[in-house]
Amino acid sequence: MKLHWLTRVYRPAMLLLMVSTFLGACATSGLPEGVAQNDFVKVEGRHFMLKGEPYYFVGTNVWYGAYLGSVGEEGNRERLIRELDLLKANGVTNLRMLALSENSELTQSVQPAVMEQPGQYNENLLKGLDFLLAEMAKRDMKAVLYFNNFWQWSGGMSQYVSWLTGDPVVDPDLTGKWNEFMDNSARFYRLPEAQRWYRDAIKTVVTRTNTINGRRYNEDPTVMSWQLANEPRPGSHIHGPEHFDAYKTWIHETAKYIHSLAPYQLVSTGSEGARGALDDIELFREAHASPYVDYLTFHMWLKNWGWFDIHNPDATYDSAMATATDYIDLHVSMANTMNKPIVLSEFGAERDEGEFEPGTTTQYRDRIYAEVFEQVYEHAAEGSAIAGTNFWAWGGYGRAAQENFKWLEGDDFTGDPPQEAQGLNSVFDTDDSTLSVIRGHAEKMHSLQ
Ligand code: IFL
Repeated sequence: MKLHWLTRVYRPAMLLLMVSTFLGACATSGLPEGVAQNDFVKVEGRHFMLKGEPYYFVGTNVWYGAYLGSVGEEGNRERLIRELDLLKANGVTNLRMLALSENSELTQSVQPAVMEQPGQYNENLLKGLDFLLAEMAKRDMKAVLYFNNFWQWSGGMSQYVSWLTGDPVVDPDLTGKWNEFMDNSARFYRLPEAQRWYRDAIKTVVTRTNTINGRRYNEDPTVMSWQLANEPRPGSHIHGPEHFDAYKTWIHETAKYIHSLAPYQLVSTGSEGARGALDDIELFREAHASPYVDYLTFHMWLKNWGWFDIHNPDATYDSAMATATDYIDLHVSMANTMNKPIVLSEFGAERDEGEFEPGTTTQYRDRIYAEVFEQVYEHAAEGSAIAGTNFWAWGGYGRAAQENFKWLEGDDFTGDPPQEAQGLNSVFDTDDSTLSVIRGHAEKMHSLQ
């Protein structure tokens, strides 16, 4: 076939232009083939977007995800696969988990730990994170990963302080001195050498190449967000005000640093909200005003904060839910004002009568879940800033091994970390009534997409 001369000249030129535009786009984004910027969860105003659509989700907390994926003795990949399948089948597609733990003498902290000592990392557990992320990617799930802990159960900030100063750890589970423990942990924000170790650990994870699927973590859309820590606070309510400026600067500088390593992924703090900011919503706002903090988080603990008593449920339920409603409204309205999305990234409840065993009833837990979910859905449906929840916690197929429900090294992991009774807040695979509440909510949230 004879082509017109114009076509002969212009067709190759057009092709060249298209190819160079495509290559140019790849070069600008710097992402590997097959990964587009749109595959990452992004923030637009007060909403998350994913592949051009608003992103709403139901999630959970599985702090031990990487432990199950480990190639060490603590690993159980077969269980991890079953857990992910069960979660997915129930509409739970966003998992909040620990990326780093610190080796510690604290009596209730998990063993082994990812960070054996500053600069030295447990490759078995990092391979666990590789496996976890690779399996989540296959199921189209998103991960929220925290780099540290204000609390003792994974070593955390107090372990950094102890490594650096040589001071003995203040063990709250032995001494009951919680205020002292918190103020000791808060020293972490001010110790430059501890910050260097922490940044080295962050860089090790964020720039790691996954040994299973070959993806660099910072180019993997499976990671929705990096969190600075689990529940970072400025300190105790007594001394917190003195640490607040250091805390706020730490948030800003760390979030900026993470963004420099991971420009396509989001950064959040892991905060409990006003409760984690000395019960002052203004301090929460101030701490989260940094442009490097992409979205807000808050947690809600009806029992821990003295609102609800499972041993006296009928007398405390209504007032607890009224307080919970106020707490939710306060944070959603702050997020609307700040024009950032917000996630209720922890809330949970005990089994009836404070039991821990799977098979016992969960009437009150189911009611609390249903009411909280409904409020979140209603806010989201009217266009407010809230995008999802991560209930605490997923216990799945894990079971307590000890008669007294304590966790000992080598036992199954459940949703409850080592400092708490195994089964306290865990949702097990056999909790059909709770799973049905979760599934129903997931359908509604996904219908907003
Ligand atoms: O296990 C606790 C965890 O430390 C947390 N928040 C509350 C959980 C339940 O008490 O992050």
